[in-house]
Amino acid sequence: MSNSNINNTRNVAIVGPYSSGKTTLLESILFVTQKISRKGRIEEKNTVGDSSTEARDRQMSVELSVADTEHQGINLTFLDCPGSVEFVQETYNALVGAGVVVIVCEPLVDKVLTLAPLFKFLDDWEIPHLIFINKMDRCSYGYREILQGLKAVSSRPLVPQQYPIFQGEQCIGYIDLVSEQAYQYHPQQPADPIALPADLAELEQITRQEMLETLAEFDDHLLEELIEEIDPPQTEILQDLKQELGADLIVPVFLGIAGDDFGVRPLLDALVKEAPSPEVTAQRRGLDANAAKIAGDTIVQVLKTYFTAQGGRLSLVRVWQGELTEGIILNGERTSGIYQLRGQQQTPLSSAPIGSIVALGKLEHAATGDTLSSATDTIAPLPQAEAIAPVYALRSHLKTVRMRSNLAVPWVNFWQKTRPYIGNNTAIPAR
Ligand SMILES: Nc1nc2c(ncn2[C@@H]2O[C@H](COP(=O)(O)OP(=O)(O)O)[C@@H](O)[C@H]2O)c(=O)[nH]1
Ligand SMILES: [Mg+2]
Repeated sequence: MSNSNINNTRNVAIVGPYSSGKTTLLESILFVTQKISRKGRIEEKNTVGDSSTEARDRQMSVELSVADTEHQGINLTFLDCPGSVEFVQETYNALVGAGVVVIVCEPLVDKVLTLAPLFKFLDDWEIPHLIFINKMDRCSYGYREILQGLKAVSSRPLVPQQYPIFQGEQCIGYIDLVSEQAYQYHPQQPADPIALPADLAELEQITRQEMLETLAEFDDHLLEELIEEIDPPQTEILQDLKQELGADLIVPVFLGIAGDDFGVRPLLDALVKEAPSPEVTAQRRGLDANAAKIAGDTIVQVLKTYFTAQGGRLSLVRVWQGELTEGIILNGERTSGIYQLRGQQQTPLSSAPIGSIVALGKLEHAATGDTLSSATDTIAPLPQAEAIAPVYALRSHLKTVRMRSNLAVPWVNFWQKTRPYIGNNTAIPAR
């Protein structure tokens, strides 16, 4: 983490249905921000997101994967959440720690309904979220039709910030609806500004007007400007986008082709400009960053527990208050190492500020969802994602008392590791 300033950290969870392109998007983000020099591919089993042996074998994400990068001086930590229904608990546990969420979906009207449970979770928790419509190279619907489909599943109004440009069946670029500038995609490079295509002028105007009217629902000044037919300045539009996304009032929409890195840079720009700072997120959870500074307490929440072959137990935590320092004692246990994760790679850190998502070593008693604090008094635990009914169940029958004593420790480890997927596994005691 090159910048440790409180305002320079953003946590972004990437969620969406299985196979919508989340892991590909993360790979592209790491590539365009120059964290990796060669892009991995799902089919070649070499992406950062699907770095575990199991994920690579199955060519799908089976657990939460974390990777950090920087863009325009902001430290961004991405959480690539698995999309399959079997792993939804894992995703919900992680979302609790996210400052902003990118929902990745395909441009398929009949598939958007599958997003309904995800929207409901984000709405219930008031977590700011935006949509990235991926695979625009496979788009067989009209763009406004896709937006219509998405509107039906989102309780918050959608604010499309881009309009696609097609040449025949091929999506070749987009119009930025804030600046009204058109761009053409280019492989390996940022998109180039081009003249706004004349045949799109009317649709662009209609979609932009809808964007402004939605923003004006929450800003009286903007509403007055629209009534008086004054074109609002871009700075005002951007300020509204930031405020209204941060307050979870609107859902901005972006588009692209993650497989080709198209639309990834504008998405990153928007995350940097529009995503709320950790202070705003902490306040939304009822935590006052300044009060904590005075009290000097550190509060973190466990988003996931990893059991690694080399390092043993690693607790992925979100720093909600104060900062983490080497050897800090949390809930009476001394931590052993603070690590920044990028797939399987762990980089030791000497400290981690509020808003960071980092892994802590050797916290044997901390479970996923737990609130941990450096305070000597017990503090009220932060809310955890509700435990949902598991898709699978597992029971083991231990025939002898000896078996029970031999298996006790491995069983507890296994149970903790699989709890998000299998629920409360129970071992039938030996008679
Ligand atoms: N045509 C096309 N395929 C893509 C794009 N993004 C991802 N894919 C492919 O979609 C499949 C699923 O991608 P993956 O990133 O694993 O999806 P996830 O399950 O959401 O993480 C893989 O075969 C990717 O190569 C895209 O923009 N266009
Ligand atoms: Mg994936």
